[in-house]
Amino acid sequence: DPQDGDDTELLTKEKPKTKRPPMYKVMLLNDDFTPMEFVVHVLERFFGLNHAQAFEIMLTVHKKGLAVVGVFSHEIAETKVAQVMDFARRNQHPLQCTMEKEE
Ligand code: NFA
Repeated sequence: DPQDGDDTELLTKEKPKTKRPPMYKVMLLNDDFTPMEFVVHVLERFFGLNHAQAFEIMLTVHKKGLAVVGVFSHEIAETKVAQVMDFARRNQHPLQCTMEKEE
């Protein structure tokens, strides 16, 4: 009721904040040793990309040094990073995958 003074503030200056949770960029980093086909496989397997999309992002990482491969909630991003890092380690490749909070 605007007359009791309570929600006047709400109406005049308090924007109801429906805060969306922060999102996280998951990135792959280039190195000199991981085979290109392994990176393509990682992108298909863990990020659901088709072969053409995976090849394109792999080449971007190769040429630019890194690329964002997806944007996820904190929990999903952490899972992706862990899956990629574990898969790379098990296959003895130095491929690095990191996450960073979106601006
Ligand atoms: N630079 C690697 C090579 O020439 C390929 C690569 C691409 C590695 C993307 C890591 C990430 N074999």
